[in-house]
Amino acid sequence: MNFFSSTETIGRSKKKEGEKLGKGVVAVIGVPFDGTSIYRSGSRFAPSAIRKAAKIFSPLTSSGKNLHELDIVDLGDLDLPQTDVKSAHEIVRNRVSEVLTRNAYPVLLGGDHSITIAVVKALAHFFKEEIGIIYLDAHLDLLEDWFMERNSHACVLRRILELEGILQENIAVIGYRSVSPQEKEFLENASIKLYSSYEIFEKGLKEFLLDLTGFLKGLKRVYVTVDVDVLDPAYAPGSGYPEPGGLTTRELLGILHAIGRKSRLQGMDIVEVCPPFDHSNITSLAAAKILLETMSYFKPIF
Ligand SMILES: [Mn+2]
Repeated sequence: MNFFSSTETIGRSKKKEGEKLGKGVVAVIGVPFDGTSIYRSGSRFAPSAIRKAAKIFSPLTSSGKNLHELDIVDLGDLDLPQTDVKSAHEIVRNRVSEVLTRNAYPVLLGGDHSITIAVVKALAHFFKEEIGIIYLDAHLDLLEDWFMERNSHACVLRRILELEGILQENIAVIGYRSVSPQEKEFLENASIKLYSSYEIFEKGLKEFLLDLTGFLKGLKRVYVTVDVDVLDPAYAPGSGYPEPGGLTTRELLGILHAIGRKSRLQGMDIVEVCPPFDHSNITSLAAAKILLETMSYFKPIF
């Protein structure tokens, strides 16, 4: 246990040992790691901040579900090396694999977005071509490398696309508004579904959700990764790499509710919350709310 890890558990859930993980259990794992954050580091403090923020919310979600009816188990924070990306990712992947083997749902509290590479490695190995990914992010994270690190938080989707079992047509990026020239070139031969934040704004949420529902129908199982910077910095000032022009918290919740209702949710993460740059816990509170509302859609039967 290090100084930035938390001893609290999410949403008043119990803390259990791994051996008690079973079918349909929602397994929360804190991943205090920000070893690839170059601009604003500090997301290693996020698991603790999100857990604390989650305590104030009612167990009844906005769609009337009761979180107390779910079997939520908080496995605590992983102990991770902060300057060795590969080793840290290996530890994350092993933990997620263990959760999947026990037919439980992994829910990760990042950490920088790089941890999602490790999570999806485990999912792709377990579910093969059945897994679809909804990628909520201000950025495309499609760079080949970032500051000479191929497993950086700016390269997450690029690494995911290289994994065996991952099909491009089963991936949708939602809410992005930043594309680098290198990424633009890469996209010329890609078949990922893309919905920019501007497109969502122009269409309106209702019409966008109709479109998204059509996409979700083609997916057998869904993993949702939420980079908190998908929200506008006004709604999430404390993120690792803010980009103006984003979604409101209400829009994001609407999108996540639609995903929860229309798909078979298999796991999720919320990443890039950066407490040292947060004000009045706005970002931690948004992340906690997003997490609890989305978690309510996990089915008790795996
Ligand atoms: Mn990202």
